Amino acid sequence: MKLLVVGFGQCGCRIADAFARLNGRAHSHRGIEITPGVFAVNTDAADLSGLTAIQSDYQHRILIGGRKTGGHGVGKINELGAEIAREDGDKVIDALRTARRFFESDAFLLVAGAAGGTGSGAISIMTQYIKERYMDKPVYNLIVLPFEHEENTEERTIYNSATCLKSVNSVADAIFLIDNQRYIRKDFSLRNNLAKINTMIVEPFYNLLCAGEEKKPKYIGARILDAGDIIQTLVGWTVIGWGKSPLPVFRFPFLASHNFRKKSTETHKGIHAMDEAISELSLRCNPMDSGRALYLLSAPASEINMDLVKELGDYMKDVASEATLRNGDYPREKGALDITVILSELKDVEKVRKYYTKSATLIDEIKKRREESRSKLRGIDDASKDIPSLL
Ligand SMILES: Nc1nc2c(ncn2[C@@H]2O[C@H](COP(=O)(O)OP(=O)(O)OP(=O)(O)O)[C@@H](O)[C@H]2O)c(=O)[nH]1
Ligand SMILES: [Mg+2]
Repeated sequence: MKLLVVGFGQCGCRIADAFARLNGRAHSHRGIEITPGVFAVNTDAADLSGLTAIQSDYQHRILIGGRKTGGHGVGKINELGAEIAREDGDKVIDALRTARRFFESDAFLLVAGAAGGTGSGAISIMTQYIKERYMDKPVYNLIVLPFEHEENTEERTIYNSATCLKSVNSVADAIFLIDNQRYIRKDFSLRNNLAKINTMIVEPFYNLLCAGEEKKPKYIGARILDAGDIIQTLVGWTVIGWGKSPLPVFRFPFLASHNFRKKSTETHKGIHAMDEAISELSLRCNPMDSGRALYLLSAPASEINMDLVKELGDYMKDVASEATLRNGDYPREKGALDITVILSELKDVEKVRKYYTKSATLIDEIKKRREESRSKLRGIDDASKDIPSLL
């Protein structure tokens, strides 16, 4: 599957940059292309120049709202991010069309952080514009949810996330939810290492996008997972996960296939990788809430057998029994067995629901506080009414 990737704001642009690197890897290691165009859109000129993999011309790194912000961002006011996107949206659409092989892409993927200003405000507006222009291609969003420490220190974080999520949900075909907090559970030092988190965010897309683009017969699986399967799976709230089991580096070929112990170890490794993929999903959710799901097994051809495929299918049916299941195998990976899992059409997402409820109470509080400060101002104005003005 080929994606046209567009990042908005600092978070979105850096993750788009990570997608451009992923494409570089697919190109040099496998001779295939997975992102025929990657773009960065921001109100902050300095952030745009900090990217490394996205082409550096103004058609790929697009500065919007220059007049309103002087190239310095919107300071977390996502209403301003939305307004600028409405004004400068055409500039972005024009640039997308110049992508060398724009028409080869199967879908759009727009990326942003929910808690900031530019990305949070612009992504729903741009999703709507792109959908209106290109009706035959799905438009997906990838939304990054803030760290817990940001939620606790800054009210705007919750409010921006809630308004961004509500808006994208009404326009995007599917929304990948990525919770920053999930990536620092095991390794707290990652909190300061966004580049590493970004690499982890895009990694599950590598085999997923490559599998359907392979041309060489020996790398084509018994059951190919192509763009059609992915498009059929992606609807509404979506999470993605990835798990990996390393394989021994060297094996005697004559000991291979008919050793029953080896076969059970393979199945075990497969289940281990799938278990990891499901426990490391990009956002915590209940797999039983998912209406559509997909998994891809990537491993050396010699490791893929019917037993393994069946076991994985049974396992997945157990954890996501309500979901229509799609799957594929990809005989390309070396030295590891890895599994990508997507759970889509989620009926409930606790974290999203919490943003909505917290934000609703916040709105009342903010209104009350505004009223209080207005009446205080009135008080001070009243006290000054007998004083002559110099103006
Ligand atoms: N995973 C990840 N999250 C990021 C990154 N940069 C920022 N964030 C998160 O994104 C949110 C802030 O959004 P930004 O993208 O910085 O904001 P912006 O869209 O540039 O908007 P303004 O700076 O207000 O104009 C916070 O929750 C950050 O934790 C990144 O590179 N990776
Ligand atoms: Mg910014």
